[in-house]
Amino acid sequence: MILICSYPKYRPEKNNLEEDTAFDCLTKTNLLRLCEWKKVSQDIISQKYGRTTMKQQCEDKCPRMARRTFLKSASIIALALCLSITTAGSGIFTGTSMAAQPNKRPNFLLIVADDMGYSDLGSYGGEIKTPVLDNLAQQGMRYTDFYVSPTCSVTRSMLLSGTDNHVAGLGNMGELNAPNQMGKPGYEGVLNKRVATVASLLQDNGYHTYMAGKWHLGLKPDQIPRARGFERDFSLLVGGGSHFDSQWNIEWQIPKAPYTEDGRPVKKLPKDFYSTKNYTDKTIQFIEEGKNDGKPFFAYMAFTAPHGPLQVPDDWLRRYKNRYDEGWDTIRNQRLARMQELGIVDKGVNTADRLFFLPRASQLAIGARKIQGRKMEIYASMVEYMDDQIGRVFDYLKKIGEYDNTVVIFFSDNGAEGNDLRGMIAGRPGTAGYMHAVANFAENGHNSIGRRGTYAEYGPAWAQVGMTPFRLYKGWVSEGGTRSPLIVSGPGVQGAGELNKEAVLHVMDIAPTILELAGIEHPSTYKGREITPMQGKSWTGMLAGRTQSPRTSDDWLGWELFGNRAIRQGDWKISLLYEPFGTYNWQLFNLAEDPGEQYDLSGKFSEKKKDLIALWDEYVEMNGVIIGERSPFEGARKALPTAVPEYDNYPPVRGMEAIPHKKLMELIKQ
Ligand SMILES: [Ca+2]
Repeated sequence: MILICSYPKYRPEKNNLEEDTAFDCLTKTNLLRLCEWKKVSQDIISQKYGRTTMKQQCEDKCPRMARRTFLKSASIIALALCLSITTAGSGIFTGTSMAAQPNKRPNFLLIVADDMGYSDLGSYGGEIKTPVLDNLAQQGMRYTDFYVSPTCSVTRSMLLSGTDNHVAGLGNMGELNAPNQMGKPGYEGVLNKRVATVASLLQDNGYHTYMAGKWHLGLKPDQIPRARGFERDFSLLVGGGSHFDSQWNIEWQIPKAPYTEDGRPVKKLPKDFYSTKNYTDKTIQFIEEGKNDGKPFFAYMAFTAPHGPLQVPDDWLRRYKNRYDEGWDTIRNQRLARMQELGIVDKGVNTADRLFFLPRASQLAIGARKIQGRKMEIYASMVEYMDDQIGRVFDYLKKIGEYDNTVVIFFSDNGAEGNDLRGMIAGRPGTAGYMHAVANFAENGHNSIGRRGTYAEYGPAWAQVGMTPFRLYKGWVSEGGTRSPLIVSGPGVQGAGELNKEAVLHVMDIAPTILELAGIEHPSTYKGREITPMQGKSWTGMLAGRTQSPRTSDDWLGWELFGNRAIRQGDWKISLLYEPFGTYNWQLFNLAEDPGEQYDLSGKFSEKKKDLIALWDEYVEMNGVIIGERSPFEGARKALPTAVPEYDNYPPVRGMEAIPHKKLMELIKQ
């Protein structure tokens, strides 16, 4: 609607604004958009209308709602921007492409990392080399308070539908539905038909739609990417597996990880397959093969890096050799200091303590510390490799002249992985899961970590580093499970290199944002069936610099997964977590002062807590939340040690304490 009404009315070749028709169909959204777009035509408007005349035009011809909105909230700023700014480059758009090509709708490149930490990127304080994404951050905006769900498929359901996971079919991960959730609406375990994907809506409205990477939203023919709006795809349908060509799935129930290409099963992966590289190749291939018909594209790059197993091509194995020998405490402190320098974290606020069951790194036997560090080396290589490949896509888009017309959105689907995923999947010795894990991921010697056939994860201590300064990691509705870095860049994005700390954003905002930028209304029915409205809030006003956040301090967000629950409103958050990380009662935190969620303020602010609990009840009602009668975290307290062993050189490593130090170093560095 927006584009039909406003953009096409400006004909650059005629240097003419067909203002009457444009004003006739103004809505709240496109009125503001028209003002952005006036940057293109401001000279023409200035010549034809004075400031007062412009306002009069609106009052005469805009619908009532649009006029009220315009006059109340946008008139002074928008009119000033639209009509009086004449210096090129000082207006709403810092990018040039929208201005240069007003009739052309933007491309979208949506890049999602898998289980990547909040503080990994250089632009978020990490020591991992990520020059491509850091450069993207310099061109666009970074946001500190962007939220996802604690796990993969759950986040992806909200990303593609624009609504809450309990509505979209992933009320729980399909693999972990509790008996009382099975068969209930919102607990289909796949992206259900109550929603239309952003890809479907874009595809139906003249976009090419491409996907490469992890799907995790359904395996059946009517559930796969091809059936949910992707014209072309190369997809891993399940949640994770070998990054190489073996197709070893992490789940025994489907031992061979299923991939599809353009909707058809992939029989065999190429010998030199490595997930991150091949997903990049496919993305470039799809764009290349579709580029000549003038249609814009939506490309979804759903990397499986750096999800476990930690694996990289051999020539990347030693890229961070010995970089993490000092252990997690040193690296975490260094990250925190850099985050404070960058402004990501305020100085003086409370950050999360090292979890009670984790040892100080300095307490570890040197061999144990280095072996733990080796895992972090591989993880860092995976992240840098991904960054490098993203750079290939950017270079390609620049080569074909599409980069400046592409909105790029980058984030991670959930917090860093600190759980023992392999253990969770494998289960007890003798079970099918255990046999599958042993048979397929058995080789795990110190010098084989990261190679094909191995299954290494870096564990909770490094995951805490990844989620500096927050509490916990993937799987939990604490900040450590649900915060992600977010970079947005491209046409229409103001504020090159800036950091927005005001906005409270959510992954379900992305679909409405993309649809609005593409000028597409979200329908109430899709292919004859009713679909639910999107709950996400569009960022277009924020991206254009008109507002700091799409949410007011009264707006709130809710989470529930595996029985853990949370509500955030303004700076306040309540959460209820299984023991030992929570008390299984509601706790209250002030995130502005305590982003690490260390101090329960329930006693001091009991009324606030009560207010937020009422919002939780509203959240349950609104989304049909059913608390599972079984949770993978209900036994967390028993599964964890109650304290850290209090002795040095812990734990002994294969008799290494008897090996002279110099020889030990040689062995480990081989
Ligand atoms: Ca994930």
